[in-house]
Amino acid sequence: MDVLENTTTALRQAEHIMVFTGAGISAESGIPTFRDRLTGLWARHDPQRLETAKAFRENPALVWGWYLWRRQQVLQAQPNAAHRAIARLADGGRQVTVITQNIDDLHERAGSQDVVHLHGSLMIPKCFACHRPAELSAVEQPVPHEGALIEPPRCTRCNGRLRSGVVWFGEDLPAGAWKTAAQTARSCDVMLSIGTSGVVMPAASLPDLALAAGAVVIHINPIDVCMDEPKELMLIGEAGQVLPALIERGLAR
Ligand code: BJW
Ligand code: ZN
Repeated sequence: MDVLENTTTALRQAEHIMVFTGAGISAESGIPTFRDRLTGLWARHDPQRLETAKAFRENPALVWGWYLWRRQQVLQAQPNAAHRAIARLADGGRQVTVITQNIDDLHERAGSQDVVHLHGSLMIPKCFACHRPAELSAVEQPVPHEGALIEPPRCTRCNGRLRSGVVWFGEDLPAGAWKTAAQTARSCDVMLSIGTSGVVMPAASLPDLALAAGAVVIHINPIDVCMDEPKELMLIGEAGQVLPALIERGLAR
């Protein structure tokens, strides 16, 4: 049997599917990944200067402006065929749990329910001092250009500066998110791991947890990211190309 046939069979037989996504699934919506050598965000930007608590302390206006810029990019982007195919996966009556490392809201906008964000969200800022989630004012100033300096608004409770609600290195994952992700990895029959380089912990250990518990792990990525375990399957290609056809076949029980 070939890989496509094996993946289709695994999907058809599964009662509980975990969909685990990374930046690659949103690449075809025009949102850059982090580590892709030519097109990734970090090919052009130093994350130490923009994406750490230290950077925020030293230059809050630069870091706040950076996340508002990225938020604006996401608001202008649309879910792609891969996000939509994942939302359709739940139509077949199976249990589908979407766990994403992404800080965009494209799964939700494509129609997926109860998406777990392991690395936070661009959409819900929080207070740098008291950590409470905050709301952005309904009327937002457009960000004129990348690198714009914009003074962060203040927390209505403690007057601390607002920061983006994403998870920086060294910070804990949002309460409950990791517990749900680990439990889902241990209890699913099939994990679809899509568009992630698998280097950021603890998220990168989720496929191992699923394999150890006996699940089939199907990777979808233009690059071979397989660890060569017996129950791993690798579909090489872009998510927007591979997923719609795969899910169409997998839905027909
Ligand atoms: C396509 C495609 C297409 C392209 N279709 N695919 C154990 C060992 C060593 C270190 C650690 C450890 N435990 C913790 C650490 C430290 C650290 C860490 O992991 N460091 C390593 C890098 C060495 N981790 C942390 O600090 C984490 N916190 C933590 O562990 O707290 C303690 C804790 C422990 C246990 C439970 C709970 C708490 C926090 C990590 C925060 C990550 N933050 C970032 C930045 C967010 C802010 C921002 O955006 O500005 O999150 S880093 C960045 O990487 C971002 C992503 O979510 C994350 C993962 O990246 P992803 O999604 O895989 O993207 P890329 O770019 O790497 O890959 C894209 C892939 O797509 C590629 O494979 C392409 O080929 C593919 N692709 N086009 C399909 N069309
Ligand atoms: Zn506060």
